[in-house]
Amino acid sequence: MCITLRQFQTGAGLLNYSFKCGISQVFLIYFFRMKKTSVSSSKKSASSNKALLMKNKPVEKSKQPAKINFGGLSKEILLQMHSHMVKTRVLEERLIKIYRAGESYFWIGGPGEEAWGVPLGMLAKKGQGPEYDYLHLHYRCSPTLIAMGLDMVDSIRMMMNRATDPNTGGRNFSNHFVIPKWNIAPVTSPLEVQYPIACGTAHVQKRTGKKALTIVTGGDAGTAEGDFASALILASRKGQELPMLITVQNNKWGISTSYEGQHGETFIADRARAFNIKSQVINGNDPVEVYLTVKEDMEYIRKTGKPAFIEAMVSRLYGHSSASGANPIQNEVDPVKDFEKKLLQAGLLKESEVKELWANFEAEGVRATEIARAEGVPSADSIWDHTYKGSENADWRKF
Ligand SMILES: Cc1ncc(C[n+]2csc(CCOP(=O)(O)OP(=O)(O)O)c2C)c(N)n1
Ligand SMILES: [Mg+2]
Repeated sequence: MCITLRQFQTGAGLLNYSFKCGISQVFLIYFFRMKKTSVSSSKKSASSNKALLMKNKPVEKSKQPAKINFGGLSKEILLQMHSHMVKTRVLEERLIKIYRAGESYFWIGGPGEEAWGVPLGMLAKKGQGPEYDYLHLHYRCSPTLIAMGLDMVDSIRMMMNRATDPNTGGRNFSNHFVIPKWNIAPVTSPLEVQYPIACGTAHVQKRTGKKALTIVTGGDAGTAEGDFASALILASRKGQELPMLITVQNNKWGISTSYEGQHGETFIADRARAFNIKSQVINGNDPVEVYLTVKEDMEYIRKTGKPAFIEAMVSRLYGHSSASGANPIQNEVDPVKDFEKKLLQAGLLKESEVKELWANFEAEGVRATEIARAEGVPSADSIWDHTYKGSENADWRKF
């Protein structure tokens, strides 16, 4: 798929249109606790004696918190990242349950990309208009949106095609977000078109000169599309470089096609290097590495107005989508559990806190499902809302 110059020039216009529509035009193609223990006084004194003994006992080596390198990030940031990661995982697993219960038609989403997406969302300058960062995300972007403040119920409304879905009015499928107030451009179902469209908003930001940037995400297999190459060219022209964070989440699969047989280049990031774009390959399963790299690149882009590129190696924990069963894949690194283990080892979290966190999000997910379940689906007469109605392409029956 390639874009014409006119399409590029009107990229921002198209985006604006899509925002107004509140829906990816693409949908038309698819159509469619801590127990309070009451102890006896003897038990109480026994336990306080024990506590005294424990206090004076030298701490065993194995019980000492492990020294783990968190890159100088504060405890607050680390725990916030962990919380967002857990929330995203609980939400996605709930979406899968909804699909399995026959309450929705299709699932695709972000389990395995939490360590990548959460820091990205935390670092983005959130707001509306070219003075804020634009995000052109793909269908594995739930971690980024959770970190930005997405309500579980709104994701579930979209999954269950409820008219109350604020993104698409129940007309698109899971994780195809569009949130104008946070500059979240519509997630497009055709792979890779988000890359050149992102050049449109970056172009506007360059002219605005307010140090805001455009972020674009996508998978490894999609980079085979010409749109990806076009975006690298558009972003890097000498003297006209665009303030963009161009990223690829490499899970080494394109549905059932393995990465291994498809790439002559060593890293996808090498292709950006060929255009003199600052480029790095990182472990996208490590939220600390992601946080530090994204922060560094964002600072670079805001300062120079030039693009940067990140290839993040990530997991794909439930396969491609419900189309491939949405079953857990055992031999992939689980970034949430991995990070959680490190926080526990370092003594930054307690087992009881971890349990409580998961249970609270689980309860939130159940409540949100009940809310969405009670709401209605879009009415038939809303079918032409937010489409090219009124234009020559409005009604396919008149083509
Ligand atoms: C232009 C286009 N071609 C094919 C598809 C069908 N399709 C949907 S997802 C997908 C695999 C994409 O793999 P990748 O880009 O690596 O992202 P991942 O799903 O692995 O995160 C394909 C081929 C599509 N949506 N759009
Ligand atoms: Mg992939």
